[in-house]
Amino acid sequence: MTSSILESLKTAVSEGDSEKSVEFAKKALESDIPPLDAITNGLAKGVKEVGDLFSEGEAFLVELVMAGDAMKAGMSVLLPVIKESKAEMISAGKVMIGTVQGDIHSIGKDIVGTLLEADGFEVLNVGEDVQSEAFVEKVKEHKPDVLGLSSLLTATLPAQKAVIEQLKVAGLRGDVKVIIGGAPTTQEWADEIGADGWAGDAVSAVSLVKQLVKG
Ligand code: B12
Repeated sequence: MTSSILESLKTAVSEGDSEKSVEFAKKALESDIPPLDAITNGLAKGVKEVGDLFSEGEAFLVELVMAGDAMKAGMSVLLPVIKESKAEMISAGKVMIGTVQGDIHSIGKDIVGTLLEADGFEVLNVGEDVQSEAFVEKVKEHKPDVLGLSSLLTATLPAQKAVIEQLKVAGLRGDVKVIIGGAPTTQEWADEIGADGWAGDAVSAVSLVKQLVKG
């Protein structure tokens, strides 16, 4: 039962079928499949499949768009349940998260944000295609403990570096821990640009933030 629902979630996304994605996300909850499992082992597998086909020239952009929409549709059912499940009222710390300038990918960043919220962090999700200057302004205004920068495009990786550089120029680098993530990022890249940490998925991102806030 569980595996067939996960498979249906994957297929719904890979076929770009938002209605089916919502339907099977609801079925997953009814069948007590943990929502994070439904995302990771269902929806995300579908989006990865389309991404791989796209990079091989075997899928069109419209299919990528539809898969992204179907993933978001399923997530709109599952993420609120994750958020509610652990809602703790004492804030574990404040995290600002956004996708860097030139990049509109939102899905992974939103999952990271939701898991952090579920773990008791106050999360300010500042959206996508956020200019480096805007990150600096927002850090100045909201004073987060941690700033998370997402980049899914190789071409926008330098924007992660730019934000760190501009935080230094503004004299704010010492006030905020900066973490980075997104498919093309690595620990090596994080070290190279002077980030305080890197995580390859949402669960590790939560552990990383906890570690940084404690330390
Ligand atoms: C869905 C998708 C889209 C959707 C995005 C919808 C949305 N609202 O997000 C749409 C259709 C809009 C899109 C557009 C484009 N895309 Co696109 N897209 C994807 C796809 C298939 C899935 C991304 C995704 O959501 N994955 C699922 C999530 C759960 O995983 P994730 O994002 O990696 O996030 C996890 C971790 O990385 C980490 N994480 C993420 N962020 C952060 C942040 C922090 C701080 C931390 C700690 C961790 C962390 O935790 C997350 C959860 O576990 C990928 C392929 C792939 N396999 O990644 C291509 C992909 C990223 N896209 C690609 C491309 C080329 C594009 C376009 C340029 C296509 C075009 N010609 O127009 C445009 C870019 C437009 C722009 N300016 O940004 C390429 C990028 C290649 C590269 N390395 O540069 C990829 C890899 C596809 C490919 N194989 O060619 N895309």
